[in-house]
Amino acid sequence: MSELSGDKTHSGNARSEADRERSAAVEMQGYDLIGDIHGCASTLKLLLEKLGYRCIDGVYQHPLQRQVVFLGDIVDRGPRIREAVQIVYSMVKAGQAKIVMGNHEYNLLCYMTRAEYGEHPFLRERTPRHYRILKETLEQYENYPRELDALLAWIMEMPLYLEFDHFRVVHACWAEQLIEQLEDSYGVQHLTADMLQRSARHGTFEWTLLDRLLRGTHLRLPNNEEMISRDGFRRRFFRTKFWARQPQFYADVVFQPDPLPSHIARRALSVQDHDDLLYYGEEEKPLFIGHYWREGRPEPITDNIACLDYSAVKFGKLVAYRMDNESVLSADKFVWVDVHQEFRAQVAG
Ligand SMILES: [Mn+2]
Repeated sequence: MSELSGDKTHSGNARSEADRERSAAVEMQGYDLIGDIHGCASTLKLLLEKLGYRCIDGVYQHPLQRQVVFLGDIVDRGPRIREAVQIVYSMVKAGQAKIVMGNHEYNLLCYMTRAEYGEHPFLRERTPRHYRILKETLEQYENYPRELDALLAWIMEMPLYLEFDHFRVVHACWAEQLIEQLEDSYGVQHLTADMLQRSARHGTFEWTLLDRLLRGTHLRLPNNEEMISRDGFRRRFFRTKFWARQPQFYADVVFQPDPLPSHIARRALSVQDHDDLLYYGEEEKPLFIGHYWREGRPEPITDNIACLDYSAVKFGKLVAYRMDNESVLSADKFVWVDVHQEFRAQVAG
């Protein structure tokens, strides 16, 4: 871990241990949830400052007892991935933040981990498509192999979900039954080496668990159709809502930036499709997710679900939600940095 600890403030020495215990003992005054960063370290610093955090001895911290919860997807795509990882890591290790794993952290881990069985040498096949998703991360860590190893070790420690007294956090989708099964069979909230190996095999419980929690629910396009997403990937599946109460048509469940072709949107959902969907009830605790490349003005999706991914790395917004004790989420508790505006201000300045 020492490679990620660029300074002395979070080296796990006796003093920082004591500090951590002390901060855990003080009652939290609230949580600031932050969506997908994707290497936008400069924007992250602006957002933390907007939320009242200050960088002291290399670690961002709040003057009151507030803590950040990061929703995952720190890596990939953006220009300052190592710096973003360092900021988040130092906060987590100092007890100033928590994090859940995103699908991009999981992909990176699988791409870099040797498979113990099966036909491919690594858990994530090294195809051009998979490389393209990880390209910026691999390039930016190219001359820092030990730092990359430390990041991979840290990803293994990241919980797949977090449950607080009054809210829940997961990168893409809260799948209650799978979470219960994980707790029953492994008794942990993070990956183990064994779980990681199994998760690479399609159809295992571990594969389904990682897929649902980190990538969400999706449906296959009918008749083997494909669509090309705006970012240029061929897709046979589309991302779906898990809060549609009684959906009847594909249009009722689609939840992604790319609209469905109209002949698909108006098709009725099949019995199989209904089986593949999940439903997070209105009476459940508030839930925070990232992952979905939202656009526009941030606001809750429902009274008890907020998505905080507003496409920061595509010149959208890096978004936070100031969570206190409310059970109904409110649009006025979102805080964000508009990346496009910041970029233009920098160019003009
Ligand atoms: Mn994601």
